[in-house]
Amino acid sequence: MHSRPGLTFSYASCTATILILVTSLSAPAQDSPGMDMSASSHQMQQSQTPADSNLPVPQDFQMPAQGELVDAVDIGRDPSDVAPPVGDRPPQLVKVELTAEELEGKLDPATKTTYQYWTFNGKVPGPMIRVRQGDTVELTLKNQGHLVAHSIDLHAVLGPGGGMGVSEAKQGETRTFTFKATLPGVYVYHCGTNLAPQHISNGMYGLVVVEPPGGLPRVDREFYVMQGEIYTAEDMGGEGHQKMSLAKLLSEKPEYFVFNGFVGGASGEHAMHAKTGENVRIFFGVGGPNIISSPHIIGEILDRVYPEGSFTSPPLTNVQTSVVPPGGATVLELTPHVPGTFRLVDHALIRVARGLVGDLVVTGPANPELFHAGPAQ
Ligand SMILES: [Cu+2]
Repeated sequence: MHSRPGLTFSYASCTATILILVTSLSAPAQDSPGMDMSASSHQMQQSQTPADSNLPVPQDFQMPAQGELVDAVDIGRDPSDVAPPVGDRPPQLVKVELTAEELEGKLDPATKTTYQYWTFNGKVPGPMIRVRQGDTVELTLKNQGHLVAHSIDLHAVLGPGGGMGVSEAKQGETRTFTFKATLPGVYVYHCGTNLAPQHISNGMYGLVVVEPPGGLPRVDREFYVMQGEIYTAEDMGGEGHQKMSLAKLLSEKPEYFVFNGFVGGASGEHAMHAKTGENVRIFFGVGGPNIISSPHIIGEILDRVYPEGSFTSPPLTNVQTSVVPPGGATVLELTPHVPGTFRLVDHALIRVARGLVGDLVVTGPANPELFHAGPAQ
């Protein structure tokens, strides 16, 4: 996938025409937090030479050039970085502080590919927010970025914009709002600032888990995985800094699919680990912003799936493959009984070749009754 000369038709001219559209779409965001996707044809006809002008960059902020090798940070949140269970406690006030940060991050360490991520708290996904039904949540968003305004729309909120309007903070600003988590479930949150799908694809999404009274049933291992799409100007495999392609975002053609922000976000040193016989729970969400996921663990059957993140409907049992819409979530529970490496994939399997694979590494004694090579014994 690193070089696909047959597919090297140029997005450049298309990108250039759309860039000015996006600049015009982004500009009013400071005043109007609503997403405006309306693209008038005369806007689309305008052309612009620089391919790097899709972001409103302050004059004193130096953007890396396309392909330039720059220092980049690890932006992937390890799947084991799960907020602790709420347990059995009464409702309370929970204060959550989030910082919007724009960071040059490692997109694919193997090819030295980097990308300018927009994040909550410097990682993708943002931190899991985990509260109890009935909790009052005071959420503070600090915009520490240099480039654009940011905000948060939490699907757990009952209120206009999910909090987007009352949280939108320009560069250097801090905004606070409060909501009550009334309904249990697993919810997505994301930046809602225009152009919201741009902010989301750049990494601004996470999960809110609202536990029912008494808490969720205890399990041995919990993990936090979110699927996202990265729309780079160059084909997958391009080295150095990659600019975002608005043309590919608009046509829903990502170059990369990623778990937890980057290629390798849930494998290798970020793999999930468990022992045979342990109960494993994966909070799984799709930041997207555009494409449905069909999560599947190769070689496993899911004991329970909480469709669409609902805790008030009974879970499905013995499921092979689930389905999660963009801006949706689920809970996948399983009990591995055989040691080995079990791969978490989206069963639209070509996406593995675009970076989307995670590993659940299971250790323990062999279980030949369930599985063994060779003839029956
Ligand atoms: Cu944002």
